[in-house]
Amino acid sequence: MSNRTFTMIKPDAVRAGNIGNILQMVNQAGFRIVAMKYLHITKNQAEKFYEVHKERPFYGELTEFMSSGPIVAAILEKDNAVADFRKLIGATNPAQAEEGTIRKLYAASVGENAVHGSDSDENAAIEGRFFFSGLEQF
Ligand code: FUP
Repeated sequence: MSNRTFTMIKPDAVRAGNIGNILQMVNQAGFRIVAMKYLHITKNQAEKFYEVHKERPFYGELTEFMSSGPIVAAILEKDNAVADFRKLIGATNPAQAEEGTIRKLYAASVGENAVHGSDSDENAAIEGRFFFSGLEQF
């Protein structure tokens, strides 16, 4: 069990003015911020990040959306970080997300679902490295 996960506050949540609300929930749930940046990724960078989904029908739409505006990327630390963060954000489809989860509160649809959370320790490490060098992690 690793104690780190990777997250992005997606362009829909940034546009809606929910960066502060989401970070407050993240902090209140006991996650420590290891690294964080505000940036606008290109379509090409989004395609690289989501390469595992390349064959999926929503790949074009997903990468278009993720490069449509700025995001907040962060590495978070807590015991059982990956599983606990997935619990905090709720189901991929906000219609199925539990009450009180970030996606239930702030996501509009399965495509525009406010936040990303890594699905395994291995992917958390890969995704964190995609955005942050060792010098940017504290
Ligand atoms: P999650 O790990 O909860 O972010 O969900 P997935 O890894 O299954 O999907 C990655 C991203 O693809 C989701 F955040 C949103 C997008 N997606 C769609 O746009 N349509 C779908 O049917 C499924 C996922």
